[in-house]
Amino acid sequence: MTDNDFFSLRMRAAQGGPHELGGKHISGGENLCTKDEILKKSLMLMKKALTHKRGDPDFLQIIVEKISEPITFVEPLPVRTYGVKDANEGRQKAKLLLKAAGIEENIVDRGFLELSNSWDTRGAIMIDVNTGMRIDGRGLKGVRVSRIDWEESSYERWLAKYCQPRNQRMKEALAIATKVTLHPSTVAELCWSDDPDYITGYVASRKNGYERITKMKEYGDEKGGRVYFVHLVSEQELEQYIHYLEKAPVMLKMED
Ligand code: WAQ
Ligand code: MG
Repeated sequence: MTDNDFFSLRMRAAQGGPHELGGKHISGGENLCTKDEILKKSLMLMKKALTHKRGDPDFLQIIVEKISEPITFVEPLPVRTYGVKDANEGRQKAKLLLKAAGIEENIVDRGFLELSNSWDTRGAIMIDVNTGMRIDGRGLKGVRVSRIDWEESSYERWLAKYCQPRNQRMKEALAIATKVTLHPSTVAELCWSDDPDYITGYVASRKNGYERITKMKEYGDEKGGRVYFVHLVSEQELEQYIHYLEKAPVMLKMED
């Protein structure tokens, strides 16, 4: 083993038994680290699960895997924040941003329908931009983007450069959105949290970056999730796309 070996950490927590036996999804999390960071980062993931506003988990799993694939280093998407007065205005704004990213109105509406009804999906829902159909076939599991993180010190430099307040959620969301939109088959992502105490969401695309919207739902609402609007032409492309999301290691890095 060398100092350059990386490990993928994946956490999932549920209440009422494991997810596959019908437990309610409480929390998930993923990151990348070197061997000497495994303990620290596992503790962070456990803390995330054990202090979650969706409830107390009675099932908590962390999987640690050494990875062999080369890591892609990439700059985070540019960020912009739109302030809105309420969730209704926020969702209208998100619809406009998705249209500006190149998605037709009726397909945008299909994505919203999926998200507004989603309260127990633990991964992302994939919508075909041509048909509006959900195509991942994963049900409540969805597709979980894994093997993502920020390169050590880059997050600090990013905060300083853009005068942003420290925000763990946004840190994770920006890593997910940057990896997802890096793939040419992703047209855009729509997200708001399923946590009752976090109402800011975003639209992300390669074209227009990470576009935050301050209110996408009401406090107390446990419905939320992620929708990826994708352009994929075959079953094989779909498989490769899901493989990329789950397996390709991507780290955010700021230019020195
Ligand atoms: N891969 C795919 N889907 C995921 C992942 C992932 N790694 N992580 C979460 N999801 C899905 C899953 O369905 C969750 O239930 C849902 O998204 C919401 O996840 O201020 O906190 O971690 O800029 O609750 C966005 C705004 C916050 C941040 C989103 O989502 C900001 C958030 P949460
Ligand atoms: Mg959540």
